[in-house]
Parts: sequence; C-alpha cells; structure tokens
Amino acid sequence: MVGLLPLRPFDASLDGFRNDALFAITTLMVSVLFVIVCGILLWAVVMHRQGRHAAVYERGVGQRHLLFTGFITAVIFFGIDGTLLVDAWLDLDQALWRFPRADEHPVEIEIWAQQWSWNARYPGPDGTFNTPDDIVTLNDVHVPLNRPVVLHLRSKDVVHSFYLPNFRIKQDVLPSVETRLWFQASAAGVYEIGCAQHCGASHYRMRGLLTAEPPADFAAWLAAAAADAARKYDASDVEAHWGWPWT
Ligand SMILES: [Cu+2]
Repeated sequence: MVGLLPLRPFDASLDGFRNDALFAITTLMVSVLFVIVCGILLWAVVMHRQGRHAAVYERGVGQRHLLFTGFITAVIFFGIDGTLLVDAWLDLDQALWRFPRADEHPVEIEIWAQQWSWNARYPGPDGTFNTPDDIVTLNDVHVPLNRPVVLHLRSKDVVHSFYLPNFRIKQDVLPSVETRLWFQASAAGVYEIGCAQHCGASHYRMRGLLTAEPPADFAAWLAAAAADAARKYDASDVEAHWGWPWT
C-alpha cells in the first residue's frame, strides 16, 4: 500500500514505514469517500434535474432521517478517524512515544533553533551538556546508523518546527518549553533538516543537513568535531554557551 505513494521522500528511518502506512490508509479511505460523495451528487443532479419531478422540502427530523444521518456520520467517522484503530497493527505507540532507555545508549543532541538556523550541541567526551568540551555545530547534525537518537529542542526566539522528511518526524520548537523527539537512522546519506513553521522573512532559508553514517565514520567525525570545539572554546563568549542541563 505504501507503494501507492511513490512521491513521498525516501524513508531513511527505522519507523518511517508506520507513518507511510497510516498516510496510505487515510488517503485510501478519504479517496473512497470522495468517490461516494461525488456519486451521490451526480445522482442528485441527474435524478432531480428540471422537469423530472418537483423538489420536496424535508426537515430531516423524522426517525428515518435521523437514523440515515447517523449511519452516514458513522461511516465517515470510522472511515477517516477510524483509521487510527489500526494503531495496534502499526504499533505507533512503540514508534512515537517509546523513547529509548538509557541502556540502549542513545545519541543525545540538544537543538537550539533561531531565526534562521539550527544550532546543535553534543555533550562531548565528558558526556555532560553545557560544559567546555561540548561539540557545537551550525546546521550540521551527524548521527550513527542503527542507534537511537534523542533530541531535546528549544528556541531562542519564535516558534520553529524541526522537520526531517526522510525520517517522517516533525516537532515544534518553542522558546518557553523544551520539546523532545527521537528517531533511528537505517540508511546512510545526507538528508535535509527543514523548518516546518513559518518563522519570519527568511523561514525558507532555515535548513540544515543531517548526515547518517556508519558508527566508525560517526566516531571519526565526533572526534574531529571535539578537537575543533576545544580549539574554538572561548569562556568569555557568553552567547556561545547556550546549552542546558540534560534532564
Ligand atoms: Cu524556523
């Protein structure tokens, strides 16, 4: 069924297929209802065209009408919203809400959004955020393949939305509240990070790159980035110390 939607971006994530399946089911059900409604409209136009028979005004309060209305409403409700009943099959809870446990050793990254770029912060060799050995990048996030990644997100200014089309996830990034997201990359590549919330004049330029790579390549990148961060660290640059304690 997912094949019905060939125009979706390449799925590079462990759980993206669940999102695609739900999207496909919903699209299919809405399409079926669309055809039925168009059929009814066409039937009404033909059957009630001028001269065929006089129109009759119905108040729609009779038991027969109420039952019919209830039936139609139920069909629409279960046909569209009812697709969420396939939750058990798609196991969406498992994919969306089961954040990785500590013993799964997720990669932890803080994302600080601002007009109009994405700041990323890794905890560095000491494993603690907001310390001098943190690794800080701009519009450049790297993650290893086949290992969960947890993001904690905040915004410096307005509401943004961290969007990874190739991983089928999106989360609002707010100035006042920390939001969270997790995913796992299953295919190596360089993918786009987009902002999905109109956030000002240059919203369209607010994009970064996410590189998913084998663990050895990720470790090499992380080591190089750590050395670079140590070189650039400036204790007096208050603006650069935007990290927060990971909770
Ligand atoms: Cu934005």
